[in-house]
Amino acid sequence: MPKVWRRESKPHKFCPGCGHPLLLKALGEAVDDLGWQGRVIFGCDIGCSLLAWDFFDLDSVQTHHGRTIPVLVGLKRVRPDLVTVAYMGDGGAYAIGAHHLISAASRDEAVCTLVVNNAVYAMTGGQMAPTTLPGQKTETTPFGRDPAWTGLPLKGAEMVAAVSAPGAYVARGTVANLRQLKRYLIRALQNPHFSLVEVLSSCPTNWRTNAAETWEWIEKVMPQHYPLGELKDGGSEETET
Ligand SMILES: Cc1ncc(C[n+]2csc(CCOP(=O)(O)OP(=O)(O)O)c2C)c(N)n1
Ligand code: SF4
Repeated sequence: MPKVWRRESKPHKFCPGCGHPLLLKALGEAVDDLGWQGRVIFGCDIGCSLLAWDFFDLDSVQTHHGRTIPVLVGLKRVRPDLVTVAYMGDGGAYAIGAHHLISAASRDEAVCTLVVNNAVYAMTGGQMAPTTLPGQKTETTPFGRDPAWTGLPLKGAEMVAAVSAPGAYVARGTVANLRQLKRYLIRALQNPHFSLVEVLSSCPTNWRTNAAETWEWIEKVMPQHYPLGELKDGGSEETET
């Protein structure tokens, strides 16, 4: 008997005002629009991303911090018919698992990687991440991030665009523009090469911001440091169906 896919929603476990559920909703809609519920494997990392482990009626795997990409690389190599989605935070992708990201991108592994850039290590209490903005106060930079001591914020999408193979798709979206974000997600899912979508996302709990300040930060402040748009679309001629 054919599998009957469930489409009902359920309460999420994220804090009020968190960007993760907005991105996940856009991802769920993108998978539904493509009709790929039976093909997608959802891999989540350690960090707040793991709160999504039972969010979808999809086959899922949850890994060590930063290891989602290599686990999905293995899955995709043995089951090329599947579409693998690695869902991770900026700490997992750009610090603790950065070598996995660079290796997969440069080898052109066909993994669709989604990186939630909330400018902090959120789950562990708001420490500085590679993406923390200059002057931003965190638990480990109580006087604001000083680039003289801690370096400049890491532009992960630009880095991946530079090192990835010619067919890669690389974009940066935001939870403040879900229509654009969904377009990028569909393009990334369809690309038969390595794909990365970095998503600017809110973390009011660790930013210690109210609703207005959170929106101001996500809509106006973050894009000044992390420009939105498509950075690379090498596989645009070869859309997977
Ligand atoms: C190898 C390893 N190092 C450190 C940790 C501790 N740790 C768990 S979650 C986390 C921060 C996650 O931050 P990020 O990847 O940005 O995801 P977010 O929580 O912001 O979504 C850290 C450092 C761990 N679990 N494993
Ligand atoms: S700590 Fe931040 S990223 Fe994690 S669920 Fe709460 S608002 Fe979202």
